[in-house]
Amino acid sequence: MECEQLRDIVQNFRFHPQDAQGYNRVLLQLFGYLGHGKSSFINSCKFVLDGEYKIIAEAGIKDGGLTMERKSYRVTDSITLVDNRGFGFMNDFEKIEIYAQLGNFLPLDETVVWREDFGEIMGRIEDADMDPNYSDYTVPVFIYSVQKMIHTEEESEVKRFLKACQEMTGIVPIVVLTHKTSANYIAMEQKFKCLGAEVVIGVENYTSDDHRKTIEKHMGILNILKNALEDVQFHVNYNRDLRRERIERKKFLLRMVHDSVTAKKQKEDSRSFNPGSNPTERQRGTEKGSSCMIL
Ligand SMILES: Nc1nc2c(ncn2[C@@H]2O[C@H](COP(=O)(O)OP(=O)(O)OP(=O)(O)O)[C@@H](O)[C@H]2O)c(=O)[nH]1
Ligand SMILES: [Mg+2]
Repeated sequence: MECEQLRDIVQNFRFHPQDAQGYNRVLLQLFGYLGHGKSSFINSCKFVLDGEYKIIAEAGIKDGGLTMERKSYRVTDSITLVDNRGFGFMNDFEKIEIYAQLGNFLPLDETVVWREDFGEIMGRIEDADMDPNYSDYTVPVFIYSVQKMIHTEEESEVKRFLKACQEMTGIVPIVVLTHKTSANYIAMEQKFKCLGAEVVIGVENYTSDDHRKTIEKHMGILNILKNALEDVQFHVNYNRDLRRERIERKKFLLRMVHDSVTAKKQKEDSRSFNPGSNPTERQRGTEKGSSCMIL
């Protein structure tokens, strides 16, 4: 398909009133580790759709940590991209925060704080029921740079994480591999497919240093957006019971919180029997030295 045609499809996507079940926008929620290219992906999408390169989502620190807010960017009448704070450690607190975001339990455009406080997040999840959001159709997008390595022992963690994201949205996350041309993309694509990803697409983001238009980069970005819309259309064609789904998601989330609290307590108990033998997850991350590599 030609680039122009693809762009028209993306730009003209609308929910049909008779089958939309009250949806009025697609939220592409980006998540991933620090510095893997989430904000650059938003700037790239905007560039491809509008034709002018502007930095709308601040990007640029090699090891990440720049974006602290979960911020929404409208890119067409029906599509909004949501940038996010990058994971540091992918510990239970960070994961539960992301699951709650994906399940539309938390408001957009707020600073993201990885609080080690399960009671606090449960309070925020309860507050969401004051004004439940049924109009946003969330598509999870996991951004990962091919320049980073997934260690074997971390793979099962990512696999569980992608599965849980599916539980929270009904959609298998689209995996976007950034820095496509700078390392072994094919091996990384295979790896993510083995971890349960259905759609893995490589891109070379446009950046402030290099935003010379290329057909390959344009097509890569547009293909991701088209895939997301096809996923939405596929699911909308099956009438969904949104209220029931929301209840199931809330139960899933609360079970995760419960399991995490239990695991934390067990860890603390075993440490008090055996002091000094068991560093915390946060300390372990620091010892390895590179937070963005730790899953
Ligand atoms: N060559 C190249 N550089 C990229 C690509 N994606 C991102 N970058 C660069 O990588 C760095 C980090 O990119 P960001 O978009 O800020 O990453 P992020 O995931 O938003 O990071 P934080 O929000 O800071 O955690 C920047 O210097 C970008 O210019 C890519 O596909 N190719
Ligand atoms: Mg960012």
